[in-house]
Amino acid sequence: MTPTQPTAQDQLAQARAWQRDSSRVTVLSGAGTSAESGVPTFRGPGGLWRDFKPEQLATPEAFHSNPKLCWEWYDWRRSLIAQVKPNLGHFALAQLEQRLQDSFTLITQNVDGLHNRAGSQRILKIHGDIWWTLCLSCNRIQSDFRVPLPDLPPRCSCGGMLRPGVVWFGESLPTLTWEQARKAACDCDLFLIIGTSAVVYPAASLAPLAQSHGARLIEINMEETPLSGSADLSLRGASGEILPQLIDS
Ligand code: BV8
Ligand code: ZN
Repeated sequence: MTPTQPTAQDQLAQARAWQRDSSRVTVLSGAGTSAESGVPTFRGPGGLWRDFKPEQLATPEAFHSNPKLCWEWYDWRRSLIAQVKPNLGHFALAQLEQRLQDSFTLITQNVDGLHNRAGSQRILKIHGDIWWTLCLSCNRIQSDFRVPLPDLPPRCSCGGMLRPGVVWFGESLPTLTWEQARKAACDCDLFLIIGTSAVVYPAASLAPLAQSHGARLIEINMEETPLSGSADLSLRGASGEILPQLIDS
């Protein structure tokens, strides 16, 4: 008699119990968390823009060789993001932060700012933010919500060229933010990895790091990922549907 596979309902019930019993929860979100808001994911169907792959555009080399093309991509993404709204998954994470206060940490790979707009306060943006600009001359980082941007590439008030305030492939992650993210992975007893293909490093290394420090790992994804096999629970489905059920007290 082979043991019956747990149903999706059983798995959700188990995840809810673990979430209720946990004392410190850390979340790592990826592009899938924003998919139901209408923001295209990086590696999913439809892709992100024309026939470019993100790895070709989201690099310092791409920017320096053609800042205008690179900014056209970011301006297009900014204009698209400005028209969408956070989804129920974003709001559920903001609600969990309200409930758990400083026993909860949200780490995001996303640069779209939708967690902020859903009410999340303390967010570790390990890949930066598409609404930030960084001046290549005076190094000032500013929020800039203009869509579309008046000229590409945009200029700083000091006259210097601006770049998007995001972390590109081949660039290091912001040191303090990354250290805080690692600490939140080490200190938690429940790590939720949501809507990420877990192929980008070092972000994806946070899940095994949490597990090596004793945390349970729950994955929420529409598809299998390289981490599904090692997760304590892998909930198959949309984060905007699963998260409200998971945190519903
Ligand atoms: C670093 C900001 C080193 C920009 C991003 C070879 C050459 C060069 C580098 C490397 C290399 N091999 C490995 C590397 C390292 C590289 C890397 O990991 N590359 C990958 C592609 C192999 N990493 C880096 O370069 C990092 N820096 O390593 O520095 C270093 C060290 C010291 C000194 C100097 C340098 C920097 C990585 C950061 C890159 N920047 N974004 C921008 O956005 O424009 S990464 C980009 O990918 C986004 O941030 C995105 O979030 C991230 C990860 O993608 P996902 O979020 O996972 O999105 P994806 O589309 O892949 O998946 C979506 C998932 O959601 C899917 O699983 C899908 O099933 C699921 N889903 C869909 N809908 C739903 C859903 N799930 C739930 N519900 C739904 N509704
Ligand atoms: Zn400047």
